[in-house]
Amino acid sequence: MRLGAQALANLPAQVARPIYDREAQAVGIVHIGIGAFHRAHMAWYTDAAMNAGDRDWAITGVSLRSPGVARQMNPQSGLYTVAEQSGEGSALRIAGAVRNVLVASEEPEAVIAAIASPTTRIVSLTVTEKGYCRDGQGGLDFALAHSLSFYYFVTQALLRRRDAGLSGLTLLSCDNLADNGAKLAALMRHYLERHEPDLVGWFADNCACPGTMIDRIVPATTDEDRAQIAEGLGGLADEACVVTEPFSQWVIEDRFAGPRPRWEAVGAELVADVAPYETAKLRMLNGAHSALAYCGLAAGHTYVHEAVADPALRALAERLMCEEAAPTIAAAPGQDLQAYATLLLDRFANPALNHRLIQIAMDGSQKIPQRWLETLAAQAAKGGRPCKAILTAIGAWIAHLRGANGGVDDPRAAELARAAASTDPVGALFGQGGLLPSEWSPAASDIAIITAAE
Ligand code: CS2
Repeated sequence: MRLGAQALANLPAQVARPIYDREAQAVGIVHIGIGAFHRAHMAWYTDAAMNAGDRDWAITGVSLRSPGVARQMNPQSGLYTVAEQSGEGSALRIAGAVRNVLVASEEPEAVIAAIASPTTRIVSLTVTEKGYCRDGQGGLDFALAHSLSFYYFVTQALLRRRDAGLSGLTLLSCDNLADNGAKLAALMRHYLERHEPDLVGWFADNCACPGTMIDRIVPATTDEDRAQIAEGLGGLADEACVVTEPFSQWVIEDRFAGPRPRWEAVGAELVADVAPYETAKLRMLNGAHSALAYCGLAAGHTYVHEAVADPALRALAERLMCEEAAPTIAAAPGQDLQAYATLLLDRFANPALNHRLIQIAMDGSQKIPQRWLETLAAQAAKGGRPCKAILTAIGAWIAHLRGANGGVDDPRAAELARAAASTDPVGALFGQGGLLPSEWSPAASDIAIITAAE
């Protein structure tokens, strides 16, 4: 037996489930990139908002290429389990906000029609850093942003909305990019300028791209997780379940083009400026995560909780967060960065998550600029000491690019491998003319630290 609308009534009593009439909800959100993260985060908040009485925010999920998630979720009428796991045990909740999943490569017209539908008010995105199709300078790479990118589908739907006299949309980036809302707005404008110049003004006047800070650790679901969750569901199989930590945070810039769910009623924070939260999250949480990934793999670890239990790596993560990243962040009133670092180390130590270091090591070229290079640039600008922890992590990344941990999963893998194998890897990768240009140019003392770690 498989989880689905019919099976809800037979679930064990301790499993929480939707208490609203799912069939009666209009689709208000189209979400592009419906992976495990969206299901454990935004769709989970939206489900909670509907449990609290909000209405008509059902979600149509879109996968751009792979039919995998649609095959998992559609036979379950969009239902799936969120398993919150910690040392204390596991809590299961069935989330009901997702109505259906479309596969853009198989049914492009249905995707455009969903975004153009009058009830849709929000198009949200978790397409990962590489899904924004940026070139090395951060502008739009038009060759990458071809017809199977979100740019194409959103643009086609916006044309229909404008021509039908419908409202514009809120485009909500839920990816780990610095200044994600403003970046999305600028990239969308570049795309429109090239492909639909007549739509540029309408887009500016009728759409909004608020910034967000999104946070929840969501490891890839394994067969073992699925087996354990099936047990908790009284034997029902759930192909779409996700495993996550109890912690969750969502800070959203309160600047929508139209209505939105009352996410603030279920724990999200709606603020005027997300920058302090987003910068702290990217430079501290994600910065430490990537450092633990490359240095942890080099030390022979598999999971984050193992790496952070290694005293040398724990000290490295702590130093990166407290001494290198935190001093570069202008904290918001009441934001305590030292307490944040302590909480992060506790979250990383969660023994029940089995978060693989190799999962975090993916796509380094897309992650390292906002996680490490911005800290290095800010420290250099104020004449700070060398950032030993980040520089050590860069050394471990170069070793990773040279194949120390097997294959390299990164959209720029080939050019990165060439740069890492060259006689001057630091020069080929960083500084003016490097593959990851930034405001930081390595000094001789930096290179000594990097080289020692390689
Ligand atoms: C991780 C993030 O895979 C990665 O690169 O650093 O996915 C991290 O777990 C999330 O951003 C936590 O909110």
